[in-house]
Amino acid sequence: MAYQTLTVEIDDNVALIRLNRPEALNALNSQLMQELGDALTEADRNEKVRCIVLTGSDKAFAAGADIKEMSSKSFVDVYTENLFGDEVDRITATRKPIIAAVAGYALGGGCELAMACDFIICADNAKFGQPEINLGVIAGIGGTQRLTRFVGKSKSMEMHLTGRFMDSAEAERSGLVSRVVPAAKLIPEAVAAARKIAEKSQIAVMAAKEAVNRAYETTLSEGLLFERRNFQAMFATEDQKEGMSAFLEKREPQFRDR
Ligand code: CO8
Repeated sequence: MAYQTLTVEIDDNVALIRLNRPEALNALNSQLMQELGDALTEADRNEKVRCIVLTGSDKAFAAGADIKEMSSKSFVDVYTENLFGDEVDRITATRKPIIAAVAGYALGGGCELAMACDFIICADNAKFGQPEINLGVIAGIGGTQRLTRFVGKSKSMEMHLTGRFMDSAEAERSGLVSRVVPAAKLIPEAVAAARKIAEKSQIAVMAAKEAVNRAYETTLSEGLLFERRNFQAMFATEDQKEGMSAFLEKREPQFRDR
């Protein structure tokens, strides 16, 4: 499918989706969010895709929701449209892993979009923030909830109340990103991580993703039970037999997603 606000390249089982509205630092408008949802659905259904990398430009992952598009809307408009609500649900409903590769600004909805992915690798020039407070509003697609879970109440509260940005070192220190890499290596590093995931059993990858995400949705005892049942369920797969046999036979496993 051809998109106007993003590009999709599929290579070696990895779909690389690049947000592409350079004139607005990849600000998220309705068209971009719709196209992103479509691209993710398509990647999820495409058998050649086993992992997804979502990125922006060197200057901006995304500088937030599009303020020009939003500015004249009323409460009734955003309530009835459920602005971006359905689109964000499509991101979190994606079953294949999504790595956010963040360079430059990830602000407001941009930071929230990165956090809706499965993990974030960032460039050393990345800047994260929830500056909606400067516009007289608050985060609207997960910032108050997800950032708090990532970095804790104190830091999250400060960022939401003051609008200050967090640099890449602070983002790594506080657990917002899995790691920081030099800006020039961001895409190669993110794609290499995606390729590594693509080599695994897709059943185990999906089960691991579901189990980790469960940690955010439930109590510890329910989460542990969910994990244990799914661990046990892996023993019904051929990939478990193959993975363990390959280890014992000192060879590389050949997973078949069965
Ligand atoms: N929306 C629309 N246009 C934008 C946005 C944005 N969020 N950010 C930047 N742009 C545009 C600028 O207007 C400018 O366009 P033009 O050249 O036509 O004037 C162009 O991008 C370049 O931007 P700057 O000239 O400002 O570039 P600088 O390098 O000087 O500054 C900044 C970069 C610091 C990123 C600055 O652009 C900025 O502060 N942007 C706004 C950041 C922000 O406030 N983001 C939060 C937006 S609100 C939000 O995300 C709510 C999320 C929840 C939505 C839920 C919906 C229900």
